[in-house]
Amino acid sequence: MQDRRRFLQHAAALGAGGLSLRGQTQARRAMPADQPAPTAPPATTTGPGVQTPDLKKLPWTDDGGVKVFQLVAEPVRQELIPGKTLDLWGFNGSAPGPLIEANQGDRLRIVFDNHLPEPIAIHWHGLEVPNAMDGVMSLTQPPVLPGGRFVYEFTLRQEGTYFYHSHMAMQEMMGLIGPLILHPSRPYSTAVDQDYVIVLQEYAARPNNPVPDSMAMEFNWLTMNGKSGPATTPLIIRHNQRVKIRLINLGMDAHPIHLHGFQFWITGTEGGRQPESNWIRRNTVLVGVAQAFDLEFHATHLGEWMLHCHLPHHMMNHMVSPVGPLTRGTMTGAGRGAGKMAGMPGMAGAAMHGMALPPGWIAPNANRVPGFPQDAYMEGPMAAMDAAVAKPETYGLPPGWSGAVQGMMTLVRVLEPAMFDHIERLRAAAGGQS
Ligand SMILES: [Cu+2]
Repeated sequence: MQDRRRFLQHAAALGAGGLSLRGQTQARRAMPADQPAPTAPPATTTGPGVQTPDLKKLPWTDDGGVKVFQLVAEPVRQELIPGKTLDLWGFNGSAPGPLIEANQGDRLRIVFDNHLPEPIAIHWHGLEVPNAMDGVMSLTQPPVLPGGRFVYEFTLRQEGTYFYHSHMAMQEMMGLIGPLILHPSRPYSTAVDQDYVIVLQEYAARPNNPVPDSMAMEFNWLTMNGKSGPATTPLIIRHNQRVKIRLINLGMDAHPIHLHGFQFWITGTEGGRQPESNWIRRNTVLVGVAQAFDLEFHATHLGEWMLHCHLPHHMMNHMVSPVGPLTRGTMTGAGRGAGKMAGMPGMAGAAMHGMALPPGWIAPNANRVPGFPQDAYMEGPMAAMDAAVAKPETYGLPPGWSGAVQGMMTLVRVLEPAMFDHIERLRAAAGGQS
């Protein structure tokens, strides 16, 4: 909220009143070049612009025109959904790390500290930096040892959606990646009202073991900005706004990210903004490993629209090998619905605790059907956790909604102005974005 308030004061001073709270990016870019830049306070975030649901922005300080960021790699405890927390490695308290947001032409200094128990170096993925800043341990720089520090400094020549990550393979699978967004020095020809970034990650975590297996290839926890559905914070859109969603993937899988209700244009890749003649219209984009895509669309259709990875295994939480009827009796410990083991109300947990399923949801002969059970949450609302994940952005969703949102999944809520404004007020009262 600090940033919004500062922006609004600044906008008012420029006579740019009447803008919506979310017109920030446009307004900032629309400022004539001869307008004085806002005075940088001693420590600030990079300012409004990209929204990072469930993630923080890394603050910076100004040192004679150089933007100075303090980046720390460290063990973190990341809550994916209420009741499920993993021991990951991340940056500045989260996995993925916070957003680094800057402008094309900026000079960046990143003071990097290693609080991990082993060496690391940080790579600036896709950035054209001097070779000595490229972050490949023992090739372009000495390893940053435990307790050590390395200072990266370079000028940003590019614009678009980038990311930073450990250049050590197994460390990547422990969470060590973060988004890096560079705003263009000349505004893009089509301005957007909403600008989001979502980092896609995956973990293989056995029940009751909070440390993911970085060597496994079968992932049972899929995240967007470090959260699994339904704990992912929905994107709140006013009807008819133009929306940009930036997707970044660094893991072992490509993720086919699908948006319900709309066709979008792919306007950018990890290589930056694409010329309009190259824009492609789709509703699903396969975000490959080490790739980024910028999607844009006009939110012309009201409703609660899903945005999710379409790999079936990536649309679930707690996935472990199904063992059939065992999960329906007093046994827990296996099967996707056996969430109770990890403290979650899954199907088996519900059965074990005698919770009543809605009549007709399960066939009387279900246990005799080979392959049963498959989708735990479909057995009823016991897998829903609406209250546990309630926040301003979930206001007004129908009861039981959270049972339908799992894994690498979030919601794009295109709302009537009155509802949009109401949720904005709730968010403001709660202290800004979730
Ligand atoms: Cu996926």
